Amino acid sequence: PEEDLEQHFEATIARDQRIEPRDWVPEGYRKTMIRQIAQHAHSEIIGMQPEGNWITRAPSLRRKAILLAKVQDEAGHGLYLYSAAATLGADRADLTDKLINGKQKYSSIFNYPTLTFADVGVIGWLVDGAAICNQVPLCRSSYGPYARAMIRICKEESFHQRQGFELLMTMMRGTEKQREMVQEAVNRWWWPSLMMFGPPDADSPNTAQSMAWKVKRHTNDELRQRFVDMSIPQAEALGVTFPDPDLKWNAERGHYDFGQVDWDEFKNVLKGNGPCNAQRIAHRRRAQEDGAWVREAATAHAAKKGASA
Ligand code: FAQ
Repeated sequence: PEEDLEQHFEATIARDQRIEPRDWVPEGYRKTMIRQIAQHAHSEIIGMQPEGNWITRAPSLRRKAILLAKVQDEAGHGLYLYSAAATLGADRADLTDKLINGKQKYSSIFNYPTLTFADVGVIGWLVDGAAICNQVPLCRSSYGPYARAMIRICKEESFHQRQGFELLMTMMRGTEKQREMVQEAVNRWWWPSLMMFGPPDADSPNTAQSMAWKVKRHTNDELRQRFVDMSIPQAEALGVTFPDPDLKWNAERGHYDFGQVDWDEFKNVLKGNGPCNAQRIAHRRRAQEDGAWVREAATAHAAKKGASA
């Protein structure tokens, strides 16, 4: 009976064990996991675009090879995550339809443009840095296939983050013009990076339930604070500043205080009105349409092989 199943589910969570695909889960848990995993997968796939923009214009063969490998890793993360969603009964083609029809979200951060090559470094440093900060605790998320996917993804994200930092270090050792490029890119990406952690706890409808289910291990504000605290010494090592006059050490709290995030801008980007939303979705839609014949041919081939076997 459903009560026994529900009890078993709750007990598994309480013992800090993993929920596996064979296990019964409440409908709300299934919906939450599909929502979060799909949003995460979409972010990886859409997240290929801002940096992909620089592959053909990378300043050296070495930088091009590195960037190409990073963008390929992101495709891999997306596929890995769509597979995790499939274990919950979600169909990948259906998830892609929902993405290109605006019915499912992807991270706000990928709706900002990459204007200079310094943006490639800053995405690695700050965007991958924020992603790691958010995703390391998800390695202990209660849903097994998601938690295991996160372990590998976090390893690759850490490498991406170092890649970005090293790129910026190199530029900072360069000319005055290069240093200006780095600072200008940091100025544009700092606030959107803080928005990646989601709305403030008081305005986060999903946090309480997701914490109770141990899907999330920390709240949005906790992780945002952790990211601010870890980024400041890195900025000092690099020789850049963040565009926030309220940023200062608070000895009493043992954390850095920081200014107000522009939550109107965040909401506006989520509504589809960020600088690149339309472009990102149009590009993804075009790729989906251009690839239709490959999927059809593969399906026909598989059916033919199946019939002759
Ligand atoms: N953008 O109640 P909450 C990467 C939505 S990293 C867009 O707090 P929740 C790596 C949220 O979905 C980026 N939407 O929700 C990479 C909800 O809407 P819904 C991907 C956002 O789930 C680097 C509503 O607002 N990482 O891709 C955002 O408890 C470089 C209310 O929010 C992940 O997805 C946002 N920033 O907490 C790739 C990590 N924030 O669905 C390429 C996994 C919130 O009810 C290049 N996800 N929303 O309609 C999570 O940890 C959580 O889902 C949060 C949101 C923390 C993002």
